[in-house]
Formats: sequence, structure tokens, C-alpha cells
Amino acid sequence: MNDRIAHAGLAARRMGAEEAAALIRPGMTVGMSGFTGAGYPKAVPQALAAHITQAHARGEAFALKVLTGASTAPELDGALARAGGIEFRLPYQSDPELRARINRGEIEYMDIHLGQVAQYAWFGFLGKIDVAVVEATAILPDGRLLPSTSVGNNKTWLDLAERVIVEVNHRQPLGLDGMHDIYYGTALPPHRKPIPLLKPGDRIGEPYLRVDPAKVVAVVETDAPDRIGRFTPPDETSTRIAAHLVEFFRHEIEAGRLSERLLPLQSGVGNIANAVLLGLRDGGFRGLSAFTEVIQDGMLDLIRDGTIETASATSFSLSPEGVAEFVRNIALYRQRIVLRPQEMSNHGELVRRLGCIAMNGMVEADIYGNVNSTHVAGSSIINGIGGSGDFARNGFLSCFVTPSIAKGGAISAIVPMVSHVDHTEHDVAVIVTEQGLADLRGLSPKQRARAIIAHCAHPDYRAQLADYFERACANSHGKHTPHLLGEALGWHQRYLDRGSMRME
Ligand code: 0RQ
Repeated sequence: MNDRIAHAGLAARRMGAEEAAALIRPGMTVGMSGFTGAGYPKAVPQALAAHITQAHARGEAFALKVLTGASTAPELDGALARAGGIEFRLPYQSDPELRARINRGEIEYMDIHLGQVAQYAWFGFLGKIDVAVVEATAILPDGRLLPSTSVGNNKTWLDLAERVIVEVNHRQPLGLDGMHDIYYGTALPPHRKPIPLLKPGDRIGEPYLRVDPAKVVAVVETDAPDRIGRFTPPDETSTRIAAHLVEFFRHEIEAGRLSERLLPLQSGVGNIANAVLLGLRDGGFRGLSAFTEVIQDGMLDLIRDGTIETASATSFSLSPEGVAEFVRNIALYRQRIVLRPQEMSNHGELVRRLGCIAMNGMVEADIYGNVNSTHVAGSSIINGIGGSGDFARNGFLSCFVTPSIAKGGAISAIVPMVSHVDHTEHDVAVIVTEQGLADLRGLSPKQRARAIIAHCAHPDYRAQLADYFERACANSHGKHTPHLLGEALGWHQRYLDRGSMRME
């Protein structure tokens, strides 16, 4: 036994990653830990990838159904995809190798709201979960697990899987103890009860993950950091997007629809989200709260300086500098941060009760406010819907942000019709680009189109969009949401054919 593995029976099941990986057989469904590059198993997936490569060299088929919390890292998604070892993957992913194989049609990928994965598994919609591979910070004397830097779907995988492999990562700080809140009051319909959470910082569960020690077939020790890249400092575009949003919040305060402390913030991943958070601090906001999925570097800064008082999430996504700061001040962060299972951090009931302000990135929006968060030209996936839909549908305010152009101006992020729909016009209240902000609340489709074209479109595309809209208003079959169907997706086709959406 050592200080991190304090259960005698589980200490006796320690073994190397290769031996543990050999317990996973072809065709199995494996639930792995990991959410936005944090808390994923570091050793077993790589050993598994090596086994798969060897099996393929012998001419044997070997592929798995891989379920996670959200995106992981090259050591998991990258290694297994490269080995040709994934036949099915769910939910959100962001690994370049995995993405390339999905887009080549080699891997089946199911994109699903992050808040709904656990119940989908509990409903039996994903079939049997054969093995859970879950990273922990430590194992307690009674066998419960001190979670690591993400909780994700770990509770569900540990409860449902027939067999469990635990990776105990010595690199994860023991100071995480007390930061997690694992709610065990969930039930299946028709036996569900209200979830007793009224404020983002409420603790309604227990700090540890339960697992039946009899199911644990292997304990593997690792000593490796989460692998998350550095954030680029906010550029002019993201700073302008942030400024538009901050001005909008000020306007809402003046109108009496928001207080100075706003409402719990949800902020997506990426550099724009980071810039928005910095914009709030620079805008003089204090005593805010967050009910979100991921805590990035930007949010850590705001918690330290008091801009944000309490934050609830399911994962940390910190750069190496962010990790160093987190470890340095972990006692402070433990008082301010709660990490929950993603079925709670992203729960529609809670998002609606708390009245979250949802701010998420998007690929494109159309003139009526439908949003595509996931696909390029309607068919190539970038990452996935993530939790954006959990918050957009249920939040108090649903904001989507993007630069108005992509690929050096060859693409307009505002198009006549989105090439893929993740968030329908009914779930979208505010669209922001560096050009401006369109407040769509209470507007009909044609009113929305005028606002989006005037405020969000890039000047290079504004006249082209206005021309489409006017001709659609004149010639469309129906005049409620005017479209010229033969032309509506023509902008995307032009980009594929000629490398630009511009009409010249
Ligand atoms: O591609 O890297 O090849 O240049 O898309 O775009 O501008 O860097 O923006 O990093 O904020 O990502 C929607 C993908 C935006 C993200 C998306 C190309 C662009 C670039 C990335 P390159 P940017 P971001 C909480 C909520 C869904 C999940 C979500 C996302 C690349 O925000 O995945 O919201 N959201 N989760 O060039 C073609 C366009 C494009 C385009 C951008 N219109 N057409 N390509 N790109 N616009 C977190 C979780 O749920 C875990």
C-alpha cells in the first residue's frame, strides 16, 4: 500500500498498464474518464493502442466503442484512433487524428448533448458498458475514489461497467480533496425527484466516487500531467466581441433585467470565451458566479481577484501556467470551486432554475438565427455540440459568438442558411461578432434577419446578404421565413467549388 492507494484489497490489484489493457477485448464498450483534456487515463489507453496494433499486425480485428466525458488528449483519443482501434465514439471530441478519421468515414461518431450522456447510458440506450477506465487522485481506505481534475461521466461509468480499471495519478494534487460534489440522488423516470441545488456553489452530494471494490480488476499507477495547450492572448477580434457583450450586459442592467451581479455564467471553451471573461473583469464586474462546464485559465484569474465568487463546473482545462497557479493557491480555489458530474453541471433543470447566461462559440449562423456549432460545409465535423445545447435551450440568455469571417475572409460566418443546425432559431437570443451584437429577443424571422445582417455580418458580405434577403422576401414561396431554396446553400457550394463564398 502507499498513501494514494489506502484500500488493502485494491492495493493488491496493482499491475502495469500492459497487463491491465490486456483485460480489454475486441468489440467491448469502454467508458473512459476525461473532459476537455483533463482527468483522462494516461497509461492504459496507450498500452491498449499497442495491443490493438499488434492484433492488427496478426490480421485480427480489434476495435472498441469508446465513451468519454468529452474531449481527451493525444494519449487517449489520438493513440486509439491512430491504431485504428475505435469503431464508435461518443460524445464531444477534439483530437486531430480522431477528427480526420471520423471525416474520412472510418469511425462512427455520435454527437450528443454532454448533459444527456449519463441518462442515455442509464436508459440502456448505449447497451452494456463492459469496462470503465477512470483516473483518480487517490483511493480511500473504504475503496472510494478521490476524483482528479474532471468528473465528467465517471460516476455513471463506475456504476454501470461490469469491470473497472482505476489509474491513480500521483501527479494530480491531493489538495483536490473536498472540491468535488458527487450527487447520488439521481433516479430513472418515473421516480425522479427535484435536484436540491439552488445556488451554483451548493454542495448536494459527497466528495468521493463510489465503486464496488469487487468490480475493480486493475489499479495502475501513473505520474503524468494533463496535457492542455497554452491559450493565445486575446486578439483584436476576440476583444471586440467581448466588449460588445459587456456593453450588452450593462444595457440589461440599466433596463432592470439583470442585476450588477448578473446571473450564473456559462462560458464555452476557446480563446474567445477566455477574452469574454477578461472583458468582464476589465468592465468592473464583481461578485459574479459561474455555472459552467469547464474552468479555463481566464476563470481562475477571475476567481482569484474576486470578479467571480463561486464557480461550478465538471472539469479544469488549464495551461501549464494555469496548473501551477492552481496548485499554488489550491486552498483558496477549494472554497470557491465545485466540480460535479457533467449530468449535474449541464442539467437542463438546473440551468433553467439558476437562469444561466450561456456564451458559446459557433461556426456559422444564418440570417434567421439558426446556429451551426459543429460542421464545416454541412458534412465535416470540427468538435461536437458539447454542452452548448444544454445551456442554450435552458438558459436565461443564450449568446453565440464568432468572428464574422473565417479563412482569411473566404468564408462568411453569417450565411443565408446554415449548412447544419445545432441550435435552432428558437434557442438563440443574441449573436455577436466583432462587428456588433444582434439582440434577437422578441423578433420575428424577418426582423431577426435585418438585425443580424446589419449588426453581425462583415462589411465584405453585408450587401451580398442583404441582396439575398431582399430577393427572398420578394420571390420566396412563403413569406414568413423567406428563402430561395435553390440558392440558400449556394454560398457553401461556392466555397467548395471556388475557395470563397464571395460572389465575383
Ligand atoms: O479552423 O483551426 O483550421 O483555422 O474552425 O475556429 O475561430 O479558432 O474558434 O476555437 O472558438 O472554435 C465552434 C469550433 C469555434 C467551438 C468552435 C474554423 C476556423 C478554425 C476553429 P483552423 P476558431 P474556436 C462548452 C461549449 C461547440 C462546442 C461548444 C466549438 C476552427 O466553439 O467546438 O460550444 N463549439 N461547447 O477557421 C469553416 C466557418 C468557420 C470555420 C470557424 N464558418 N466555416 N470553418 N471555422 N468558422 C465546452 C464543451 O462543451 C466541452
